[in-house]
Amino acid sequence: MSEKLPLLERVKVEGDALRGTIVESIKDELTGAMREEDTLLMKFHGMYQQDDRDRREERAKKKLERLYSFMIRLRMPGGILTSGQWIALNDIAGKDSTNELKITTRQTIQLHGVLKSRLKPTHQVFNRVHLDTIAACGDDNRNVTCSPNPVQSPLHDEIFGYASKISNMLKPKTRAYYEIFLDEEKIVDKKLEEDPLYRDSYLPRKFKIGICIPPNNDIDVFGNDLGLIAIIENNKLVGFNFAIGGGLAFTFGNPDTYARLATEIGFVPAGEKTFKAIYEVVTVQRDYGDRVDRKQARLKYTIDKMGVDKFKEEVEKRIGFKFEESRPYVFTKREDYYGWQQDAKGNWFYTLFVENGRVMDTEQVAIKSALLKIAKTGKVNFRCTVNQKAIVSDVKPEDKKEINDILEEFKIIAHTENASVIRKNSMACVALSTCPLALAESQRYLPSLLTKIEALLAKNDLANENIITRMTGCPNGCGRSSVSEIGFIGSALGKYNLNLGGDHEGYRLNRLYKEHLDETQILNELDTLFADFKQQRIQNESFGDYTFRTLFNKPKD
Ligand code: SRM
Ligand code: SF4
Repeated sequence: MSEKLPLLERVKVEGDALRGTIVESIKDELTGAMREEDTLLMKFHGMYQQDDRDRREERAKKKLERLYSFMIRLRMPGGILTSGQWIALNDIAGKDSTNELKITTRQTIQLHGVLKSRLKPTHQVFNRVHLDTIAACGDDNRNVTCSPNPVQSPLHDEIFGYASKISNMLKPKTRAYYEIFLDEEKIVDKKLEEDPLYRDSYLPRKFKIGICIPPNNDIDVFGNDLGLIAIIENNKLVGFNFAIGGGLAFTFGNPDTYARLATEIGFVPAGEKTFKAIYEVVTVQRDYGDRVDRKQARLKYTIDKMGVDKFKEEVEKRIGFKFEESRPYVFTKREDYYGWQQDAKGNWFYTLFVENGRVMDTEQVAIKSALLKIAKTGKVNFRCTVNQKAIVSDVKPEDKKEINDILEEFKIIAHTENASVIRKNSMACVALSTCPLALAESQRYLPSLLTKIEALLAKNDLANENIITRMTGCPNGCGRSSVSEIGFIGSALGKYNLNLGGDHEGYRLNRLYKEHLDETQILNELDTLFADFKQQRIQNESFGDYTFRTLFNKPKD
């Protein structure tokens, strides 16, 4: 294999179907870290080696190695967990991680701070409750997201089933995870794990699929490599519009990288044809994606280099039928439904505010204890939203009072109702102290910044304005800042680029307004913008549409 390929490409091929020397690395008690090549392979099994960046300096002074631990990310298509699974995660978080469950922007849960020696026992607990972390990270198909709000449509269950089937269809065939972490016997006949999709080199880069159910684009469908828009006609799911090539990351100073929203290429009928088309979109990216330059390896670049039409033609050649013309649908919102709602089957669900997806007990509110007590009733399921919030779902009418009493007891209802409109529709990526790529704070900082922004909104009589606000600690876009109305992108410690002009429904990227602002500058800019917005907005115009119209001088796309 060519030496020009990045290390990861070589490790994929030479790593014995994602085994590498992970077993030996884990056994090595002299260090909390894994061998370099194994850290790369671990991602395919859902784990990132990290270290506590808050403690780097102190440890370096003491000549200690960094405080290594692992972030573990679950594969949870559609973001659903049973009560039993929630209890198991809660227990692991208490014993072996930072005591926090982090709901991610792709509807799954991460645990941080798991020591190398505790990896195997943790996976064994996952396995006991039928969870795994396979392909939650790595150059493969990631967690498949799906609109989680049961009220959205009586067809929700059917559509949710697609998320699960897609996830299974695109799951790597290697038995490495089972051997390494679950003590499954080593496979002798390698033919049994032959993988016609991933072969031995997997994909050039991560691949993301999300399914949404109009009219709510709560999953940010156009931010995915492959977005599926459910088309419902006469109360039946008839198929999906396919949108390809979404991706939100860019690199400062590298103009060849950019955020891109997915392009709709047509409609495919529900059922086998949909699965076939999804599979072959992935194989075209597998075969045509850039394997030399990882900065150019995402599907969005493959498509822009090939051209959308050529890419589509290649997919059509492989699936043996043509995409039909996209069917009409409309998005009118992009948000979670808070509070109690009744689903299509007559059961109840409660969506609670979890700031930046951090399920923990704080002085203000004990969300973790509340959800544990609810889980212990055994009468609910849990759903994670794609905006880092939690839903207590599938509550039978006769159990609603019991669950509501617990929500009241732990003040979750007040916590949810008291959160301001802007806070409810905000999110932030993890960033410091665990993310090695963070240039600035994000989830630890956005809450206090929002308090100051709330004061500015109140001053301008805009307290009830629903402005989608997001923050990331670097331009990788994990908190999807580029599709918000106010997007903060960390550029250095304490400094953020301010992006404006995204729309409510997620059809339009925002634009860079001002670079490298500190908090005082951010607040000054927003104060002026809010005052102007109040004066000059056209009736019912959203803040994003207003800033787009006035600052970037373009009509709405
Ligand atoms: Fe992300 C890398 C966290 C959603 C684009 N992301 C990372 C890493 C693993 C840092 C690393 O490579 O070492 C972060 C771990 C931080 C930590 O300590 O936990 C990280 N990403 C997250 C999460 C947890 C943010 C959150 O607070 O919720 C989200 C987990 C999703 C999941 O459950 O699978 C998360 N990441 C996203 C999204 C949003 C989405 O998918 O809707 C994006 C933008 C969409 C996209 O993919 O274009 C995103 N993450 C990235 C990228 C840039 C990829 C690229 O195209 O260049 C990186 C860096 C990389 O891959 O090289 C990255
Ligand atoms: Fe880390 Fe950047 Fe992703 Fe935030 S956006 S989690 S800082 S990689």
